[in-house]
Parts: sequence; structure tokens; C-alpha cells
Amino acid sequence: MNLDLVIKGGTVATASDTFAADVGIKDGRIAALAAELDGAETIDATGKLVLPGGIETHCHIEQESATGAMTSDDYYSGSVSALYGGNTSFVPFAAQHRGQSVADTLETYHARARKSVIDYSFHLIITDPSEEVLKEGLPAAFRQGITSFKVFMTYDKMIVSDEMMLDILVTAREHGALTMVHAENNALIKWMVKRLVERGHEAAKYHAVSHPAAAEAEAIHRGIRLATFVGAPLLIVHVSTDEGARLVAKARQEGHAIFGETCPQYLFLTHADLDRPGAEGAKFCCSPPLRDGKTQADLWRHLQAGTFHLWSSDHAPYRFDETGKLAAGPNPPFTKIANGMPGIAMRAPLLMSEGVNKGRISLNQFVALTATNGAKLFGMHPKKGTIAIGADADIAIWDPAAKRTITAADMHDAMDYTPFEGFEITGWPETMITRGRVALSGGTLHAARGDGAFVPRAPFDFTGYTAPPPAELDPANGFGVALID
Ligand code: DUC
Ligand code: ZN
Ligand code: ZN
Repeated sequence: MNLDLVIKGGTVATASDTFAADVGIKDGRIAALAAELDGAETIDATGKLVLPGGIETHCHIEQESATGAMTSDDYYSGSVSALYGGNTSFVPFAAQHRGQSVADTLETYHARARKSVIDYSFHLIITDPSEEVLKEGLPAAFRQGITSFKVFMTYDKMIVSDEMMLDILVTAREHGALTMVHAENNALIKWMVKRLVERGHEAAKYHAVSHPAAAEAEAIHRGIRLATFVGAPLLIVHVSTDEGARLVAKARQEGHAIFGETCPQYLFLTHADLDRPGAEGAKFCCSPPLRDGKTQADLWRHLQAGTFHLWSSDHAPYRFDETGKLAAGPNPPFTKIANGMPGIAMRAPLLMSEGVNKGRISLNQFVALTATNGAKLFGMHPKKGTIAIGADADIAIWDPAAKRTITAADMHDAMDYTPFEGFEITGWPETMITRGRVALSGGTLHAARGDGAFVPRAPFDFTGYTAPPPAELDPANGFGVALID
């Protein structure tokens, strides 16, 4: 076979196996795995790790936030930053404004995404589940390969009621889509905010106080009960508490298709960062908020135990200036600070350094959390997310021993800060290959604007989730009527 490119002498790892092999690439796909291969071009990977390229499945790119602020990263800078951080695909959000059709929403984001240097898809954020959206918009999106939807249980501009959420879950279930949820109790947060503001507590650190763990736990519990009632799969994004994680683990143990995601900020930062001098705390405002040291340890344990399927950045980049965090002035009250922080380039390196290199998780768990699980949950596997014959040649070659002190310039995004400034880490993705092309090597970008392509995705795969549908929804029971007759 005439191979176009061979990655020679590296240690290959997938979500299940680690082995020494050369990887042969032809026409953008993995064509051979063998002890010795030759090709037209070779990359020497001696001493390096050859891993599936990361798939970032939670990031906000060229998206208006809940408060109306635009993210600093567009699809070019966001995708470049993702690539530098070891990713070969990403799935940002396409956010529907109330009153907007799904078709119009998707058209807007397709136009924005054309600049991407890596492959992409979108999760649709649904804020207005009208009859038209449920009956026509979502099914049409699904036919185009958009097989995940996100809903918010908080934020006045985004929130859906429990009733609306049930409608969305049932529609998703019917069409094989996965619903994602931002789970925090809106009323509890508003009640806390009011009390804090009345007492003059408006500094950034009170953001964490206003979003207590109870708000997350209550909403996760409710979200899971709604999803399991209608037999729909549900992914709880950015879980930040032990209680929330336990709810996810319990539901899955009971056979339900309930999944969890957590993010680096909840394991590497704490609410003490919100109390940095001056307005610096604004850089660390995200929702759910940063928690405490005990929670960090709890979340590591959940990561090790398999509670979480996904490790995502929740990259939501707002600059530390009047276009972003300081839009309400140089010393904004916490109620007027855009929620979110950047991190798409640090998601995988932080986990490699502090997870794999410190012996907390295996290399195979790393691959699962950063690439394979996302590909499977979101219908991109086996084209994406693994190293196997026939898969797209989306590969990250890591130097596991490279040492870095993190600076904002390393992020290659459109931001003016990184919350991880000064972190010392070991392990760095040094060569990136996207569909067989060297997209990044030796710190130099080779990928061009528009090299990325839209990836239509398959339906959610229910295999292995055994909980029966509730009797109330079972036609054989007359939708529950038989139970009371
Ligand atoms: N939720 C997110 O998922 N990202 C940024 C802000 C938020 O509230
Ligand atoms: Zn969210
Ligand atoms: Zn997010």
C-alpha cells in the first residue's frame, strides 16, 4: 500500500489499549497500524504519545452570551486555540434567540463556522420551544446531523420551564438526540442575589455565594427526574459539586442514560480566585461558580471512578476589558459580569499533566475523557475519537515530558488573560494532524482558515441502557390508565 504519511516509532493509545506501532495514513484516513511501515512522508514519534485528536464538546465560540455579550473568539481564533491545545474537532453551540427559527439559527452559525481550521458540528441551544420548533425545526436539524440540544434551567433570557423541558426531552427521545442541560435552580439564585445586593455585597466573590451547591443539586435532581420519566437521555454539563456528581452516578447505576461532564476550572481553581485584588475576580466568574478545595478532591475521585464521561473546557471567552468582563465599568458588581472563562487550549494539557503524569488517571482514561466518549455520545464515532483503521486521521502527537509554564500567549486565542497563568505543567501536544494533514508542528500553525468541515452526526446510541420506560408513557398500558382501572 502506498501510504501518504507514516507516524513512526510512537506509543499509540486509545480509550482501551496502549501499544507500540507505526500509524499509516492514506487519503486522510488511518489505513494501517503495524510494527514497521513506510510512506511517502514520515514523522518520527520516538518517545512520543500518538493519541486521537481531542474533541472539545463544550465551548462557546462566536456566540452571544446570556447577557448579550459576544465571545472574543470567533471560529478562526477559537479553532486555532483548540488545535494548539490538542484538539482536532469541536462542537460549539448554535444559540437560538427567542422568536428565531431553528433554520435561521443554524444558517447563522454555519456562516460563522466557515473560518474554522478544524472540523466542527453544533449543539443547538433551545430557548423557545414553540410548536413550530418542536414539530419542524428540531426534526429538520436532526435530519441534517445536529443530534444534540442544550437547555438552560436558569438565566432569564435562556430559561425553559419544566414543561418546556419535557417537550424538548420527548422530541429529542423521539428523534434519537441527546439533550444537554445547564442545571441550576433559577429562583434560588435570584433569591440569593437579591439578599446579597440588598446588603451591599456586590464584589465578584459574592458570585459564588449567590450560586450555592444546593442550586445545582436541586436542578440536577429535577433534570434527571424529568428525563428518566420520559425515558430520554440527558447530559448534565459542567457538574461542579459532589452532590451533583453523585446524582449522575446513581441514575446511571439504575440503568438510565444519564451522563455527566466536568471542567478543569472546578478541579484547578477555587472561589478564593474570585477574591483576587481589584477587579481581577471578574476573570474567574463562571456559572456554576468555582467551589472549594474539598470539592476539587471530590471531583477528581468522580473522574477516576468514571462518574463523568466528559472533560470539557466550557470555553466562554470574555476579555478583561470593556468588550467583556468590564462592560459595566472598571469595578463591576458581580451581577453585571459576563459568566464564563477561557480554557479551550488548556483542557487536555491540564489533564495530561495533573491526571496522567501524576498517576491519578490512566492514559486510556485520558483518551476516553478528551476524545472517545465525546465522539460516542455525540454520534461522531468511529469516524472521530479513536485510532482505528478507517477512522479520520485526526491525531495529536504529545511529548509527555515537555515542561511549560503557562502564559496567555500560549493559548493562541483572542483573549487577554488565561485563568491558568503561571501554572507549571508537564506534557504538551506538539504535532497535530487533521484528516491526514500536518496542521501544527514545532509551534507553527500550518492549517488555514476554512480547512475545517462540518461533521453531520449520527443519533444517540441507547445500547447498554436498560431502564424500562415509565408505565405512564407506555402505550401498552394505555399510558398509565391501565394502572388505575
Ligand atoms: N454556562 C455555560 O455552559 N457556559 C458559560 C456560562 C454558563 O452559564
Ligand atoms: Zn451552562
Ligand atoms: Zn458552557
